[in-house]
Amino acid sequence: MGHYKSNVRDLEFNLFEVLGIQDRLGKGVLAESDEDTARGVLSELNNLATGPLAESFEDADRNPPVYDPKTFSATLPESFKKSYQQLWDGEWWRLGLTNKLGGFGLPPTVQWAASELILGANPALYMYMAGPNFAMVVDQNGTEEQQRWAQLMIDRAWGATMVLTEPDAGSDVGAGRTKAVQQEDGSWHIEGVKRFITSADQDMTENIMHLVLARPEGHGPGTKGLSLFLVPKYHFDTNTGEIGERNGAYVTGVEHKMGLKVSTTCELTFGQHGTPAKGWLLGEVHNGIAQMFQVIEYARMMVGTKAIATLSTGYLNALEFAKERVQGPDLTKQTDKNAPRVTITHHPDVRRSLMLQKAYAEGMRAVYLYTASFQDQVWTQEGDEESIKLAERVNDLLLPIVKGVGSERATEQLVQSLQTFGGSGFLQDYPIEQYIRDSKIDSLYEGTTAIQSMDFFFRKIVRDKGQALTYIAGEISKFVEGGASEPDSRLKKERELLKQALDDVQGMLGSMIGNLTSAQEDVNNVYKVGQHSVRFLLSAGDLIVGWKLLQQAEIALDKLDEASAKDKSFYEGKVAVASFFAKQVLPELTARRAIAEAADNDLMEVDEAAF
Ligand code: ST9
Ligand code: FAD
Repeated sequence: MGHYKSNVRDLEFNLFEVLGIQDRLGKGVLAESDEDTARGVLSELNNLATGPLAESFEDADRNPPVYDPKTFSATLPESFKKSYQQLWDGEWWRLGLTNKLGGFGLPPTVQWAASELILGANPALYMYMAGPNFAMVVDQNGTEEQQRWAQLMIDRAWGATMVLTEPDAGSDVGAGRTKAVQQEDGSWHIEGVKRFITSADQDMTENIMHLVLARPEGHGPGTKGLSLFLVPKYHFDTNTGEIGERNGAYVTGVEHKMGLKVSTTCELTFGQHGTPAKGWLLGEVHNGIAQMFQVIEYARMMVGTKAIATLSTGYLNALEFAKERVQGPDLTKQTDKNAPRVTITHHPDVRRSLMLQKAYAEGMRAVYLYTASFQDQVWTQEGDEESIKLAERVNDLLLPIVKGVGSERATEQLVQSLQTFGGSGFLQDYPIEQYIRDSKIDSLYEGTTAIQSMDFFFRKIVRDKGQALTYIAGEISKFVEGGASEPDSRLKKERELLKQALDDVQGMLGSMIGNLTSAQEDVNNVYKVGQHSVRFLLSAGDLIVGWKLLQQAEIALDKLDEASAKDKSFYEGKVAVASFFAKQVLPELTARRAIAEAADNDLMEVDEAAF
């Protein structure tokens, strides 16, 4: 058996029993697909993911890519290339594409559920497959000529990269110094050094299209002064895609990393080695940061899903181990030296830890698929203009939760998965240590958690005038009130706890908005917002996880009576995990609210030397 333990049952539960996506299929742009198609995709991809894709996961970690400075090139391990070829040959890259570009005609919910399987089995494979998806952004924003290039990117299976970061411009993308100089033929020469660029070189595709942010000469400072350029590794015949001369974009180093080693992370230089790096302005308009955010939004969703996929397989590996590992007596018999030894699943603390892992793995899966359900509406353009606009806003609001909370909780809970293994977890005999190393990056790239939290508060709530948030709070309130008609319902106590959690998160938000407003009189008050923004993001995440788990529990309770033996356990698990999370996690929000409400600026006044 390979390392990857998928959870197709839970994916299907979300898609068909919770979100009811089958009602959306068979119409409009989804005319060609139905429930069977969607289930078939998950089943076929699951076979591939748990088999050939997972197969190179470990080998590619132990035998990472090799960089050759003489040729400025990176070579990937053979085992990994074999997995990639199988993924590519299965045409799974079509999943995320529109019908126009040859997509399968499946909605984002199914696309992301399917993506979880690849991301859990071997995430770097997914990242190397960025070409077609990035081509879609080129197609949506490009000139007619560039739309042809987009088709070539897909037809000829090219790789693609997103190129923002520089040594002095990480979170602060607007500090970028790479410049662009216009040429008489309408093209641009790009000059500068970018770093940490994922997939910037590999030996699996004949060409790589770099999507590069650079500042045209004379343009203003900050992100708004940046434009997006298409810079191919090799020039190409624009009709046939036939590869020509080398362009002047060279990889000058591959980083040695803690994890995700098979994903090349490169220093990428433009016009620094004797050959100019020629680029073409995307769509012939200077709108770089907005265009790049179309890629970033996709990549943030991908990173969150990757983290959650890894947590899920970490939990399921830990669970399997715990069911077999015998150690110590039952706590009720601890003084009886002859008491039988039990599997560790009998110990209350192991149960607590496993249930918390399950809560975040399944709760965050519910959150990313719920988020994708708003993308579905945008994808199908179902409904009136106002409801589509709202779907866009809600998706935007939830993205920092998927990415920021997903990655933070995955990191934290994977450490618990390792703990379940005892000392064995520290060994490379089990996959957890690699999961921890490979997924730590998820809270760093695509905007660190601090950046996600500021995006969440300042842009997705304050700038949105709370519209998307009001919608979500309304949905949670409806759920809470839904229990009023059944005063004896099994989830009564849990609903009350959810109501309190909603009050607490709203209280935190109220105090942060108060501090922001009072910053008009004393600008230092904005520090009080900054001190608590990550706490607020994580709390909003817990609230939504708690709500989604309870919603699932309610559906499970309805189905329990008629369920088969296997499904019975599945549904009972849904009720148990929701109840556990409501009782053992949600009450923590009251303390976090009190901390946020008592915000002061003492921390900001501490002299740096005193740290
Ligand atoms: C990176 C890559 O880290 C990591 C891995 C890559 C892997 C690639 C592979 C992808 C997978 C593909 C696979 C496909 C396979 C498919 C197979 C299917 C099975 N939303 O607030 P302002 C825009 S890359 C939307 O003033 P500052 C907006 O245009 C590096 N837009 O910002 C705005 O203008 P306006 C990642 C947003 O203070 C403008 O920006 N690096 C948003 O100037 C200015 O906004 C980072 O992520 C948004 N949320 O700059 C950087 N926010 O306001 C992190 C901003 O007029 N830093 N815009 O609308 C930040 O995000 C900063 O907050 C900042 C600040 C740079 C935006
Ligand atoms: P910094 O921005 O210097 O941040 C350092 C610390 O300060 C962080 O904890 C951060 O949260 C905090 N901080 C910074 N600014 C603020 C603020 N204003 N408020 C509060 N806290 C703040 N980039 C690309 O362009 N393309 C890629 O393909 C790509 N792939 C990557 C792959 C890997 C493996 C890695 C490690 C990075 C990759 N990156 C890529 C770069 C990545 O997006 C950046 O590392 C990330 O945005 C953070 O920037 P930084 O490393 O410079 O950290």
